[in-house]
Amino acid sequence: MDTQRPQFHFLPPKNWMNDPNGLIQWQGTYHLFYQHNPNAAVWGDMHWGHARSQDLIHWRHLPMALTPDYSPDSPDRGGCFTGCALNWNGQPTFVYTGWTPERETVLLATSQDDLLTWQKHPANPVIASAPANMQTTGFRDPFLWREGAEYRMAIGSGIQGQGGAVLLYTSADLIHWEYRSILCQSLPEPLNGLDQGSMWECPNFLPVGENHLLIVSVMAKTQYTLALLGDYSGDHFTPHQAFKLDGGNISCYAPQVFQDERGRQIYFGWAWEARSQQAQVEAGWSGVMTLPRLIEPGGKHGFRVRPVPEVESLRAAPIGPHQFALSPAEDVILPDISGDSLELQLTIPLRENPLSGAVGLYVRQSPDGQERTEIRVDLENQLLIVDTSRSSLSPEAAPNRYELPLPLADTDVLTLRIFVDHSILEVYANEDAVITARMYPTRADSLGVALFSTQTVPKVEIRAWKMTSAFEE
Ligand code: DQQ
Repeated sequence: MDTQRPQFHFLPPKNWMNDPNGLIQWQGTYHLFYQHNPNAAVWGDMHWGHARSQDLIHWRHLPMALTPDYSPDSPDRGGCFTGCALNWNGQPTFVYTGWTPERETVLLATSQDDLLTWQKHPANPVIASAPANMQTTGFRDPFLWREGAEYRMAIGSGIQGQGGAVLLYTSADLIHWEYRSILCQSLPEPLNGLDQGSMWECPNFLPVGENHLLIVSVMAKTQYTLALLGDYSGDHFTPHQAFKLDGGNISCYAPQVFQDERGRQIYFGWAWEARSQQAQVEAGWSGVMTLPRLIEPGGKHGFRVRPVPEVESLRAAPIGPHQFALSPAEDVILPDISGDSLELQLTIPLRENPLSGAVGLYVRQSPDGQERTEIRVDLENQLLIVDTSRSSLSPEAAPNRYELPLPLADTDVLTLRIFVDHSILEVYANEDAVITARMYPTRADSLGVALFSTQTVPKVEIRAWKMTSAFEE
């Protein structure tokens, strides 16, 4: 049995998966497509895999949706790279990146049989190259929306020597496209101290309350997903604030946002493996999706992120609520909460506790503490931290330490919502900060959960659920 393989996060039956693609709800049913190498657990030969779901949580795997055309002149002979899906006059349609070593193009494909098989459009490529006068670092991952009668498209790019950029195109018919402007590009100074990199992949552009949010996956020394909040007017977006969409860097990369039939804005991100390529090949699979997450206006940043409520359908056996007092003298090892497939909810009243010291949990902890993954809230510095440096005894697993600002001023209650699914961990703190991480415990008894604190906390409350599988047998 593969003890690292997630059970309630989406992944294909075998081999490699990266970016979520073509997310759409079509006549009630959710479809998830994804970058897929069907022949190996390493990146390459990009196809689009396919699965469908009635509730965003329980998935049925379906046959391959897009396969590269390997003939010499084909624009996707090197791979069907990332793209999105839309309803084009009643027809399910993909707008995706054709890749060859020489060029990146924009291609269309449509389906006439309930999104099962796809025909590439005779007008391909509908955009044959980046604007001629621009020195771009890349040109891929179209993201579309409608404004009145017009289609608008954001394309991931970068300007050589300047940094990441998103290009804006418009079209009346999806076939003929006009380059309009640079929607947004790296600012000369880093915003909120974040490195803006040389190339912005996988753009998403959406209204959130009064503002717009531009989400891009940044190719920098450390790859991560940048969320820019700002104003959209005419053909330009002006960012005012910058955040990491997820503090786990490449543990939530290339996210794609789509709007479902209820108007909810939902994204999945791709969690890379944090173990050696050899370990991935031996396992026979690589890459996991995050849980589907809602983006909504509100919170301390102007937008907040939480898992869709449908994740609660995975809950079995509820445990607690239990109340504990915490002290720096010893950790509280929870006697009846343990496992590798769990949801945990920890509530810490902050009004009665001064904002000092740190409080947190260990998950996937062995009885002697040799292996454990640390989730820590640094109350004094208002940081959420996930530390995987002791998660695994295996030399194949890479240790990481992630941290993200967690604004706690004027906060009465801190709620941590934690999902443990074998080798993937998601931590949501008050919907204001989320960190995804990978962990690969080796010991069969690394299942424990413990609470710790560096100060006396008179009362915390914890609830837990064992989680069931997301896949039909
Ligand atoms: N992965 C895809 C690209 C995208 C990148 C290729 C991001 O389209 O830019 O597999 O992970």
